[in-house]
Amino acid sequence: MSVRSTVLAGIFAAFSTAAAFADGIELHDAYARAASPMAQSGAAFMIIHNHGGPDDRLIGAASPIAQKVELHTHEEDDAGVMRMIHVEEGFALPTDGEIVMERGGKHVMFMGLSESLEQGMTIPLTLIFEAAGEMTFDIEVDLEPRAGHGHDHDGNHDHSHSHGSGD
Ligand SMILES: [Cu+2]
Repeated sequence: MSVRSTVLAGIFAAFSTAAAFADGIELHDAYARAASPMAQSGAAFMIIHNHGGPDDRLIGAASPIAQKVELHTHEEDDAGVMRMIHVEEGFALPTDGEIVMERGGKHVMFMGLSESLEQGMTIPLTLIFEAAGEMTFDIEVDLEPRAGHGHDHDGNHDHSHSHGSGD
């Protein structure tokens, strides 16, 4: 192979890889919430789908709305208590796989909110991937309770049925 064709092949590989990264990651059902307007912390939930991109990993997140943004999950300890854990190594995102972040499980944690999260507002969220790099999305604040759509597991339901009892 000549020097020239080697260089061209290298350039082509770099471009096609970058395009695959850009096309590969999709965000679905993303929203952010806080427990109350006074809350000092909040969280974001979403499904991240790796649509044909290379194996990747979500390793961090950032947003101007919080002093600190971390990747968290919930785990049950030996006493059966659910605890929130900072997952420093992040979440694997294999080719054609997905990261499901939903209430009671994995989430993006906002600590030290600089403004209160209000229904319908949009916040910027940057997701940092090991391979794909940084991608910034605008996600909506949704404070309404959501029933999980088929992802719920036994024992961790969040279905509060209000029947207008007054409180
Ligand atoms: Cu958390």
